[in-house]
Amino acid sequence: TGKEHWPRGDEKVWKEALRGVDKDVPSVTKSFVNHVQTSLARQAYNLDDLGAYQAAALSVRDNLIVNWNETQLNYTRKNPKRAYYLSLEFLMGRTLDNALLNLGLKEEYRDGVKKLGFSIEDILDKERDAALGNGGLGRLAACYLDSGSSTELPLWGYGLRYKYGIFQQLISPEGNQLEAPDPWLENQNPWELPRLDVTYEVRFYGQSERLANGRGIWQGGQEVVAVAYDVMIPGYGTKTTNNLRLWESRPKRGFDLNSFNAGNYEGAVESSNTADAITSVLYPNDHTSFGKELRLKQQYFWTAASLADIIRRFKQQGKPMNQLPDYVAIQLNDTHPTLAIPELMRILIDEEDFGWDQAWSIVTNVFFYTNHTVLPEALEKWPVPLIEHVLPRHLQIIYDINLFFLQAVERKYPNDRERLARMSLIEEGFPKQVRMAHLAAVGSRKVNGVAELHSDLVKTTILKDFVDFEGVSKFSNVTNGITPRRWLDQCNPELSDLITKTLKVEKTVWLKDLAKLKGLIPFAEDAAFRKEWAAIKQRNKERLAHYVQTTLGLTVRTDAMFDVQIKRLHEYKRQTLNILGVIHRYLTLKAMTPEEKKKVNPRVVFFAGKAAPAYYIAKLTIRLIVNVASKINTDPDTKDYLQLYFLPDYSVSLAEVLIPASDISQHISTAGTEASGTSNMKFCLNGGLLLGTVDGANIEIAEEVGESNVFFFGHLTPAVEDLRYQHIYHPVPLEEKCPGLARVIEQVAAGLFGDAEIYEPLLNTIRQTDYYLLSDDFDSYIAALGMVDEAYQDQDEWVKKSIKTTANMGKFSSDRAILEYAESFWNIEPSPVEAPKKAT
Ligand code: NBG
Repeated sequence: TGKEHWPRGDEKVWKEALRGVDKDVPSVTKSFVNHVQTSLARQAYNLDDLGAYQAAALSVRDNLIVNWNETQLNYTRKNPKRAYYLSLEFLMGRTLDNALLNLGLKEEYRDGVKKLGFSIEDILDKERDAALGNGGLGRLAACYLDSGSSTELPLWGYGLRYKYGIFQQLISPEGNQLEAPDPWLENQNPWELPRLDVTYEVRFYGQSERLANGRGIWQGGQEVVAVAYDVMIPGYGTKTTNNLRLWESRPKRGFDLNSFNAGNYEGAVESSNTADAITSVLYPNDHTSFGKELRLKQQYFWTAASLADIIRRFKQQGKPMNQLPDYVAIQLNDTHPTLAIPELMRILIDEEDFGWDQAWSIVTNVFFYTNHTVLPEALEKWPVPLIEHVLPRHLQIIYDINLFFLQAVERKYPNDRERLARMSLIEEGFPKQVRMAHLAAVGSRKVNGVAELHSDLVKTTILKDFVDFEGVSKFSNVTNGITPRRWLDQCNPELSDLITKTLKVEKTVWLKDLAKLKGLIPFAEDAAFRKEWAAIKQRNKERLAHYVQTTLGLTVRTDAMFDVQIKRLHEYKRQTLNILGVIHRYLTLKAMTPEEKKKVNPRVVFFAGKAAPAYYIAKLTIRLIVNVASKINTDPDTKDYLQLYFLPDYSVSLAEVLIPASDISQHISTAGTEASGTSNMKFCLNGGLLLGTVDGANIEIAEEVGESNVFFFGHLTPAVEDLRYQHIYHPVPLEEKCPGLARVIEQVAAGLFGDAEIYEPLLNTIRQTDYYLLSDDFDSYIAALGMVDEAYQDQDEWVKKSIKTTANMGKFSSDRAILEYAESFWNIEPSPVEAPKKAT
């Protein structure tokens, strides 16, 4: 707190001259009109909704910038320990609505733009999603940033500014997924501030020479420049506005003629070796790991720039480098940023003159690693020759880390060669590979999973040897969370209002203390309240039906149960089980007499989700869903009882429409495979009931809301391994083992939905090894669906379940989760900018 952080002149004069938009309608319209006419240089008479969105965004942004500046100055002056969340993905979705909510300006803008002839809903709808992520992992990062600011923690995010986010999904008439680029930056992005003065040079390739004293010299190769773009992250009802810093790559000198060819998507960027290509595109992979040079370059580019920036900020405080762990905690979101570990070693040893042991002790007190999956195909491994080529100095460091580590293991377990081979950071083979999860675990202070079951599996399977060696206290759990601001108040405003009215607590209070929802429990017994609750669900269904009508031209009946499964397409998530269950229902309906059918409650089944472009089986599943839909939606025998929709191009914004409309949602992964899931939390928070396996966070949701309010089915995790063994060594014909499923598969194979032979590879995954246990869980799945039908018949009881579910979801706020990280891992504290400003 020396003089250096004070303005030249009178601070008061500076402060008074600076303002965002005042909290009244005239200020809002004034600021809006100003931006229309000056920033956008447009005339009032030809302003369309897109222009109005841009003006509103710029106007709201003024507030964010003011708060952002004050927040950063507050940190600079108070110098608290800070945490950094390194994530290759931030699935932010839209910003304007959230910024309005967090700033408490929503009503003022609604009225203001109305006076100028616009509707706030139409304006909000003009914003494109920022889709810089694949799925749950990226959305979790976005929820954590919201919660970090809302709880006033000094927490920054670091990521990449991809020019193209996750691809847009198109569905061809045959039901094939087609991918188109997502040029989300096309219409300018008002939510980012280019920091053209914040740049770092990042090296690739070249030669690394080792000196006798253990230091290394890395020279030559290619140098690329990282440029910072800052995204402001406002807290709810606080001034704290943290920063998400995204890096863009640029060539070090001159103009790069090999410009990226957007039309040729992945192929174009993979072959391209230019500097700009590094941040061109988000890899559209989910739960796969593959050794692509460009992906490795992305990871190093981002970790190197982020670390350089963190260290520069730390050094500005004038503290010696050995105090780094007292001021800096870095969370590694999955293994994607693991190169930060050898990179910090390189900086400390080669540039800062530390000896190995001291450097290692700094490193292992700075980093924290979150694991997000135990699926073997998703655990990152990089070929040694590739790392050697791209990052020669880092390979030397990784080898040294491994040497010292294995020496320590050897001391504890002498002559246990198998153990050494299992634990080594290097996997033997052709080529040898670096096991990034091992490197992350060895180089971090704490390791955690994302739900209780998953964290136990991490400790007993993939990192078991490390628990034995280092002790269990290093390994723990932080169950994921979601931000109730976006995932209740924004996406379901009517429900939020009803809750506020009922709890008689300001929404600014319960949205930050979600346990307050428990106050709804007694109202489950109140018939008038139930009626209001059910009416809101009904209107949310109509909103979804309207969306389907306007985007797809299809008419959805809204007097049915809405049954939703939305997530990335993956065999372990078992969308195939769901679609085969739909076919089973269809065949059952076909066999019914008209009398029997009258007792059936109509059901509308929704799917949405993207498949990785190269994931053939997942794409076949989409094709099957689409073709089953065209058959059954037009079958006069069944269409009044069963409808099916595949909604293309799933996104955060589409989730915001689907989730509040669901009566039941499906989370039906093979036990032990879904680390947590986060959409399960979103559905339940919005009063949708859960149909699921005993997996991931489903288990903790059931613990909170009561097992009688969820529908569980399927085998449990401990049974899985043995069942898989049986499939291979004691196979039983499907007709014998599960006749119901066999009948369904037969119909698909016989061409009931067209394309008979096309589905063979998909059907074979079940007929053959059935790795994801569809044949083991099918019968109990169908039984659970029947229980859902039965429960739905009693609407009073159903609505009671719905209310009790919402009421007991407090634990799953991401505020709780981020505070767990802050307290038990990072050791950071809230650092408020000033007395919290009230939001409404
Ligand atoms: C995903 C898990 C989900 C989990 C999210 C967020 C990866 C590698 N993992 O179950 O599959 O909810 O991470 O933790 O994307």
